[in-house]
Amino acid sequence: MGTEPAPWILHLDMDAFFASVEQLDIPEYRGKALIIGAGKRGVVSTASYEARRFGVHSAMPLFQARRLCPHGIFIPGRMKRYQEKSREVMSILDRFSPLVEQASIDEAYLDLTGLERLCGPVRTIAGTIQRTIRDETGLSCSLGVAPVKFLAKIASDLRKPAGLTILTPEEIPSFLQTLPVGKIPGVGRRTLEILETLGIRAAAEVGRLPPAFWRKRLGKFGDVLYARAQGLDSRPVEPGSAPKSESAENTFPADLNDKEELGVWLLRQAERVGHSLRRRNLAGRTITLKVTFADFSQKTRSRTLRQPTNLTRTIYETARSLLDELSLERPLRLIGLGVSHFGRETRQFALLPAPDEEARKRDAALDAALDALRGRFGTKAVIRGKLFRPGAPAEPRR
Ligand code: DCP
Ligand code: CA
Ligand code: CA
Repeated sequence: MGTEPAPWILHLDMDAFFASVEQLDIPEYRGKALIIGAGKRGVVSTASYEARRFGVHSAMPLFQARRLCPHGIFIPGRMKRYQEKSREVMSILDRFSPLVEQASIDEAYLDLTGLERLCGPVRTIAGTIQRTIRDETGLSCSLGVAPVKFLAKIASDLRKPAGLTILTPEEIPSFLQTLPVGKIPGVGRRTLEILETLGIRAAAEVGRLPPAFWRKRLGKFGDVLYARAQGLDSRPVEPGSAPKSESAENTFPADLNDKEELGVWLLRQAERVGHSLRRRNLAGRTITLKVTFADFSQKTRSRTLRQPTNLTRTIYETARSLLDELSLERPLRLIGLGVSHFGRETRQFALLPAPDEEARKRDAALDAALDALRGRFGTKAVIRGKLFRPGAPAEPRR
């Protein structure tokens, strides 16, 4: 009988995520106080570390941020781009462990238990993950490693940015003696008030009172809090279900009904969707076209192919023929396409009789070449020849 390997859970959290993506894409923003925020709520989504020095932080009203940091650069943010970078990060994590749980747009848990025997000390593994993410995405993240989820999450926040903190089982009792109880995930302002009136400041002090007391006081969370105070957290890392579809859509600056022009939008969308599928090694059999007319009425049309695809050309041509079959009695305000009905694209399809196999290979090679360019120079650099024509619309707004 061998002994069970020690449990190790890693928590990753990207540093100043939205702001770092902007600083990556737009060199003029680097080293500057950058504040992302817009919309009806008028609050700060996040701020670069340069802006945080002036006291700007997430959820602060924008007018207050402007007062604290008048020289700051204020921009609205590009959610699609952040989601794209988020997927890049998550797919890198997938290479390190099959047990990856995405916890938010910029956070994930990985179960590293048992990897030590194969890959060396957890510090080395975590360091490799951090370096790979930096090298391949150009973004910085902070990591925490601990025997349980909530401690890994707290640890990832201890040495931001670009931090790496490991909490070993031996260190945990003393860590809990000094950990402010408000750092335990789930302890909000109200719970904190209750704890303060009881004179409880450090996590470990929760253990002075019995579980029944906490349950009566805080309900179900009382049990959770009591467990956390002793460093316990039984939640496993649960990989999410695989995505079921991938889509892209654009609302036009002005309503459109020219099929050639609409086709250009579809090609860009096919490129985006195809790229995203290829990166995750996914392919889908059903292509869906969606249009919204100027009066907001909608139509969708789908076609299911014999084999799953992630080729830009096939996605585009299928969507394009669905568009050609549609009568456009009124102009459109939006067009979109989606790929669903996923199966992993596997080599076995090469065994099926496919008269157009040569063409498929050429398309796949072109996609791979353009994907590589994208990786090196960013999305804007990749525009297929067909898009270089007079009258083509500007880069679709994201
Ligand atoms: N976010 C938001 N509104 C909030 C909090 C966050 O829109 N009130 C967005 C912007 C952040 C991203 O979510 O970039 C991740 O949130 P985090 O709380 O992890 O904060 P950051 O990644 O920006 O900074 P940190 O380095 O502190 O993690
Ligand atoms: Ca973050
Ligand atoms: Ca986060």
